[in-house]
Amino acid sequence: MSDHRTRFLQLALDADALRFGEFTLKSGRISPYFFNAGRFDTGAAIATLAGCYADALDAAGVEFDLLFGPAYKGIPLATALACEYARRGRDLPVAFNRKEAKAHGEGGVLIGAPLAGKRVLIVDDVITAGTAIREALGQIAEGGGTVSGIVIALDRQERVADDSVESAAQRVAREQGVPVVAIAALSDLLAFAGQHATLAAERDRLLAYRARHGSEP
Ligand code: OMP
Repeated sequence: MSDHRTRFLQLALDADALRFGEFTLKSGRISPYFFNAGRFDTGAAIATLAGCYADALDAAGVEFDLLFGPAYKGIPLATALACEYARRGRDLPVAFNRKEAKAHGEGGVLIGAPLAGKRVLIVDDVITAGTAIREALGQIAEGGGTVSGIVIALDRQERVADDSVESAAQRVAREQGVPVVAIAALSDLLAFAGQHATLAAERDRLLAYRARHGSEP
């Protein structure tokens, strides 16, 4: 497993961003695990996470020249990634959206660097149904940008609906014709759990969940 995957999964467990138990998802499915990116709540954790995003993007070879963070969780993620790239010698413009348009002051829904003519990378935490991403896609197009890729922290690799073999990430990638890169996926979490005896019971539950709701690879 690439180093950024292991680093990310260990960080997520240490920060309690990855928890095991019984969780009801937006889809109504009962999941034996839940990923909550809001738990990366210290400067050090967010900085380490940003390094994992940058390494995953380097490994995937996606090209982009602006970072976009969909409100709300994508905003600190895109900002932290911009800081990480600056630290690595690449100063990238960064932008994000508001959930509700502002009618006074500068107005509009977009904040930060202008999107016109830019190849935009969307930075988010997790795609489940793709609702947040779809909203961002429309706003980026209105701003004159072209989405060239999407990066998320965790790909849950589960069927977007019970009658489909596709995951939400696969569907967005196909519909938009852009790569969706994840720092780690459920398959990596399973491999990671396989290397840690303390996670043996969790691994069994993850395998059963994948057998029921998993997408095709
Ligand atoms: P979409 O905007 O539909 O792609 O879904 C994002 C949602 O997934 C967020 O609102 C979360 O509540 C939810 N979520 C997680 O953040 N982590 C998980 O592990 C699973 C879910 C989920 O509900 O499926």
